[in-house]
Amino acid sequence: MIKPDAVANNHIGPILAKMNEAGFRIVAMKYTRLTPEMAGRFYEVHKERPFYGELCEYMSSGPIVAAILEKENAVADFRKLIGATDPSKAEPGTIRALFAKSIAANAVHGSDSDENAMIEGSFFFAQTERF
Ligand code: FUP
Repeated sequence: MIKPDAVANNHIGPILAKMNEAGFRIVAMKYTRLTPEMAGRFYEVHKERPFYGELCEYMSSGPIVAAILEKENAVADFRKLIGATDPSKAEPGTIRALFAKSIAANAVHGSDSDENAMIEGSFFFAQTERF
C-alpha cells in the first residue's frame, strides 16, 4: 500500500518507479480509500497495540494505492526497499527514508510474510483483477 501521506504529497509516481527499478512486477493495482472499519480489519493483528486507534483513523484519512507485487524473495526484498518502520531509522535511499513523515505516516506498507501477503492481497483484489 502507498499510504495517505505519500498519496497526499504526490509521491505515488516516484514510489512506483522505485518498485519497478527494484524488479517488482505489478500483478494488481487500485486507487481507493479505506473506511475506518476496513482499516480496522486490515490491521486486526495490531488490535491490542496502543497505536491501533490512531493507525486506523490515519489509514482511512485519505486515498491509498493498493497493489500486489511479484518478485523472487518479494517479502524480504520489499522490506529492504521500504526501510525500517520508523523513517528516522530507515537506511538512506529507502522509500521510507525518502518519503515518510513519521512512524505512523510512514509512506508505505509491505506484507511481513508470504502468508500475510496472500491474506492482504485477497483483502483488496478478486482473481479477475490480477494479471
Ligand atoms: P511495518 O511492518 O514496518 O509496517 O510495521 P508494523 O507492522 O510494526 O506496524 C504497522 C503500522 O503501525 C506501521 F506502519 C505504522 C503503525 N505504527 C505506529 O503508528 N506506531 C508504532 O509504534 C508502530 C507502528
